[in-house]
Amino acid sequence: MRTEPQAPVAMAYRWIPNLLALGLAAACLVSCQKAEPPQAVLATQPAKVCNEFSSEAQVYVAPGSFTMGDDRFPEEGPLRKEQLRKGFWMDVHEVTNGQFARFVEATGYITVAERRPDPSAYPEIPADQLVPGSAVFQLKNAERALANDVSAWWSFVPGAYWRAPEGLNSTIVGRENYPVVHVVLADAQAYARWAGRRLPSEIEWEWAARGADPASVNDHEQPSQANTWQGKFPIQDAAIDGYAGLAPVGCFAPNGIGLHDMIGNVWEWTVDPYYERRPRTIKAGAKGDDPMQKGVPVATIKGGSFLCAPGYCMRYRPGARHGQDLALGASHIGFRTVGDAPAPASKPPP
Ligand SMILES: [Ca+2]
Ligand SMILES: [Ca+2]
Repeated sequence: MRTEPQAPVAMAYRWIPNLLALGLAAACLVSCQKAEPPQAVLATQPAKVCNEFSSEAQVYVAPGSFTMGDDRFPEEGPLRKEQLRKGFWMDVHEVTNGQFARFVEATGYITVAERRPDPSAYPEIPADQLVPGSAVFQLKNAERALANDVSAWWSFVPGAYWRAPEGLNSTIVGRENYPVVHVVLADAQAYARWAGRRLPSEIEWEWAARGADPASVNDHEQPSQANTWQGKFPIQDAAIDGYAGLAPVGCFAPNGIGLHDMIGNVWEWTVDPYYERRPRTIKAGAKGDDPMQKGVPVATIKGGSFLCAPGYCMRYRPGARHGQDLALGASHIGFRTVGDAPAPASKPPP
């Protein structure tokens, strides 16, 4: 049976505001006051037939111009014309546990969640209380959850990491095709370097999520072809989309250029430091700045996750974004990589 030591208080204070910043609570201030009745729990649909991929499947994302950003939440602005001058290749699905396992097997890499936190980053916590672990979504108290107490559904779980996503005695066996989670940006970049690729910028990610379509418009409705949350968050995951919790990659229809799960399933890391208003340029070495977690280095994550519901989060849109602590993984954050191989030869006319 899993034991769950208490997380150091100060460490919890650092990550709870961060999770607030993920929109799980901030969005609630906007919409949860409406007291919408919970959706009826529908019978879970049979598991979809998920796509099978060659493990390194990528599609080419052509360059182009588009209006970046959205206007649902302040941090999504400004709406601004952006031009991406260079195309790139992007993974058609989120990096899976199976792929990450091959990387670890080949390199012996140890993720940040497996290491003892740097005492200099947490001077307020006694060194002997700094333990490896990660943030896990687990509903513990419905009453407190309905009162918007984030600690009722997020826990810092000692021992949680990519191979033990729910903590001690949990496993990824049987979940090889699920997205890897509990990885931070540095872990994702280590994987990408090993694979001869890199992580996308925020512009690249958003352009790709829009299907490289300059006519893409901002739709604020909950998407049907994405693993999100139906029902009263966080107490009732009705799984009308077929999945309570994470889904294997590629179980929903791809976007217009063949990319699966850009929206939903897991949030995805980009390399861009996060700022409350999207800057036009980013200085080399910038650490980001999120008012919800002052002084904490943060990067931008995109796409929302299986935890995004119409009454909570609502970040299941290409223009949505949030800042994530570079030192903290979570059970709803993963990544995909991009590469810079030449564009495919154009097809001859028929
Ligand atoms: Ca779902
Ligand atoms: Ca995703």
